[in-house]
Parts: sequence; C-alpha cells; structure tokens
Amino acid sequence: MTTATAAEANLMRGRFITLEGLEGVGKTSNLETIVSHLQDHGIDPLVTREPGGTEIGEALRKVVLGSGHQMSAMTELMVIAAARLEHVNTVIEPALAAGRWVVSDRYLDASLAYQGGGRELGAEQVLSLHQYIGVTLQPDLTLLLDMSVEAGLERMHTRGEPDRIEQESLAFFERARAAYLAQAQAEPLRMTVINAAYPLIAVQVAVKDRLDDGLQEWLGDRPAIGVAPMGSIESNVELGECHGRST
Ligand code: ATM
Repeated sequence: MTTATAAEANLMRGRFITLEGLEGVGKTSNLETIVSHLQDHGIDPLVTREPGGTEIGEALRKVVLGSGHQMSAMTELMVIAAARLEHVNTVIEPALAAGRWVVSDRYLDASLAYQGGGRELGAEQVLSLHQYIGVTLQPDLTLLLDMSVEAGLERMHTRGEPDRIEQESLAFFERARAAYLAQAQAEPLRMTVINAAYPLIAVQVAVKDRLDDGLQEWLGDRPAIGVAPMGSIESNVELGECHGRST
C-alpha cells in the first residue's frame, strides 16, 4: 500500500470508542448516551460488549462469569483474551476497516483493571499475553466512569444475584479501580476519567462533552465517512438484551 492509500484508508476507518468502569458506576445509561449522541451527529455505531460480542465470546462469557466455575487468575485472563481475539478479528476490525464506528462496553482496559489489578497478575502479563496473540488494537477514545468502590457496590447489590467476579472482595475492587486510574494516568489522551458520583444528568453532560471534543478532532467540518444511513440501527448486541441489568 502506498503512503497516499494508507492515509486514505486511515481517513476512511471508523473510530473505536470504549466505555469502562467498575460495577454500579452507571455504564448502561452512559452507553445509551454515547450511542444516542453519536446518532445525533449522523453516526450509527456498532454497539458491542466484552466479554462477548461474538457467538464464541458470549459462550466464553458464561464460562468466566458463571458462579459455579473455579479457575486460576491466568485461566480467567486467557479465556477473556480468547474471547477478545475473536471479537477483534471477526467484529471490531472488519467494522472499523469498513468505516463503521464501534462502541464497546469494556475492552482491554478491563483486563488491566480486573485481571492485572484485581487478580494481581500485573499489567505486564496482561499486555504481553495480548501482544503474543496479536491483539494490539487500541481504542481511539476510552471513557472511564469512576466513583468510590463502596458507592458502586452498594448500587450493584440492589440488582440481584452477583456473578462470579461481582462476588469478589472490596480489596479486589479497590485494586481494580487503582489499576484503571493508573492506566488513565498513563494514557491521558486516550482515556478520560469521568466522575460518576455526580447525578446521572451531570455525568451524561461530561460524556457528551468529551465525545464532542473527539468528534471535532476526527471529523472537523466534514461529515463522517462511511457512516451507515440513519434509521438502520444495527447492533452487535441488543442494548436491552445484553444490558438487562443496570451496571
Ligand atoms: P459487565 O459488568 O460489563 O457485564 O462485565 C462483566 C464482568 O466481566 C465484570 N465483572 N465484574 N465485576 C468485569 C469482568 N471483566 C473482566 O474481569 N475482565 C475483562 O477483560 C472484561 C472485559 C470484563
């Protein structure tokens, strides 16, 4: 590919936006805000989630989150990474290459937080496994919803039966939160921390403001390229179906 065509391909590429945060921070409502704000700008994103987003990924999600399963931290990471490999190769990359924008409810930063921090595998092991299997795709923008672990867990406990990871200790979630925040500090241009302790309406305003900065940077005055027509909203996972519970 010549330099000119590589530049053109990059212009044509969709953008990859991820949403992250611990339990109870309001991910579900803010995911809807991201999608509707993009739609307001004529962008019809593919909405997906991790672990999951493919048939194999959804099956592996059940393995990882099923409360009956015991597994080592490395097994957990490898199962999640296998689901991610499938997701990136068969869903995310093809969509981006075709000019489609992708919004994912969680991605690699969640492994850095939960397996790297919570399970204490460390960022190095998480990243080197992904490097080894060839998952090197980075989001263009990551919004990290952050609030105190206690407040988040309090909200989570009003939602019914916790999954295998949700049953972890306060210390586990404190380590996961610290790992998320360390990652955001290391990559301030890609990751924006949003204080999720404020009322939802204020959090949604902050989410939209950060998206507007991105839209301005990526689109400038020109319309989005390769954007699916309005009204043909296609989702890799149905928002209502995959987010039956509020997160
Ligand atoms: P949701 O809460 O977004 O449905 O995610 C399911 C769980 O998967 C969540 N559990 N808790 N608590 C976080 C966990 N998870 C990981 O542990 N590592 C990952 O890489 C991802 C994507 C999710």
